Amino acid sequence: VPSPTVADRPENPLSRSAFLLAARGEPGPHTPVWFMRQAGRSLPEYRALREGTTMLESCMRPDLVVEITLQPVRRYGVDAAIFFSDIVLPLKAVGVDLEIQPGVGPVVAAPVRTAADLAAVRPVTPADVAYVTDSVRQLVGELGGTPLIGFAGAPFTVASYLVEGGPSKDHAKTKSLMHADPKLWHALADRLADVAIAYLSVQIEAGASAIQLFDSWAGALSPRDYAEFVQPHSAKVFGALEQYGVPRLHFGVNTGELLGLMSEAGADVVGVDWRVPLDEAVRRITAAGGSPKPVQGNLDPALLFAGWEAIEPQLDRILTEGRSAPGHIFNLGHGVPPNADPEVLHKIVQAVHAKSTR
Ligand code: 1CP
Repeated sequence: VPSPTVADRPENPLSRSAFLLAARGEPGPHTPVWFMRQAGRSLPEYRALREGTTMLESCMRPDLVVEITLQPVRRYGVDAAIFFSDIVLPLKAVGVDLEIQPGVGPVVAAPVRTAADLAAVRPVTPADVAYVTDSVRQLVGELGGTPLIGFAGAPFTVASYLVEGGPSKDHAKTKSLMHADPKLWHALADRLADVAIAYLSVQIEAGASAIQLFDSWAGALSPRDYAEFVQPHSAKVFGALEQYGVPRLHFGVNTGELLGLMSEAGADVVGVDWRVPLDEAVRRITAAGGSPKPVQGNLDPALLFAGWEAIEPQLDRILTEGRSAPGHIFNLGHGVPPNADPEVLHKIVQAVHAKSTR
């Protein structure tokens, strides 16, 4: 049970946040909604602001970070903001030579494949990311009663970019390294756990009221490999953050077989993609003997293009299935696609609120 934080003081408007209440498994005014990748290319105001500035440059400019993070909050009335950044930013901040290529994603100039390559990876200090502290402080001031979610990439997902050198469908080099040189793998994953801990601590200390650890690509692993090679490192991250008492969310894609293990890693809220219904997700989380936890999800992002008549019954279904958890945070099963229609997202927020108001 997270210990009381500043958000729990009754005079703080965050104490009534639907998002934070659901994340703690407490009853709230309605089912909260936010969208992964809610800030980004689906918003014309984002595309206009980003013109002429690279992705990583924009992450280092508090004026842009603050405005881009606020854009979807204003437009959609979502119940939480997610800090505008990227999972590779802390690596960039400690000098790893990488860029985010438009239409591709993160690309690493010198992939990490040997023990000597590990020297390039060290945890960020607050001084490395002073612009993150500035941005979070400003945002928390502007957001008032809307909580800010900080985030980091989990060791496996960040390792995949470092080892592969860029986006990968099969994560073959990463999995090979794991099995061929477990000692090097564990050393790398342990370092990346320290990176995530340092980077998330900076965001929480600057005022983020929840954090999400993205292990987007963990679903590529078997439960056996996840348990041996990944879970201990993600558990280290969650364990180190427990002292702050902020809700810790955990998410990955295609993780139906891993939901119990990802929950056991130390998540307070388990993110679920669209492949497993939320009531079944709750069963899988509790099957290993754990207690039921709040869940987040799980509308298939492809349905954003199916028309309102197809979307609305799915909202009803997801809200019903979500009631089997002690708390439900409505979200998509993965990020907002770049060509999504902002009007549809706005309508979803309004409908989820209307249907769930208690
Ligand atoms: O120029 C651009 O607009 C680049 C597109 C973009 C954006 C908007 C990238 C490149 N990253 C981001 C921001 C971002 N990244 C956010 C904040 C925005 C929000 O959520 O509202 C977050 C939370 C992330 C985290 C992130 N980056 C993840 C985890 C979440 C997920 O989608 O699974 C991952 C896997 C990345 C890597 C990444 N960064 C960018 C791309 C295109 C990718 C994926 C590449 C791949 O397929 O491997």
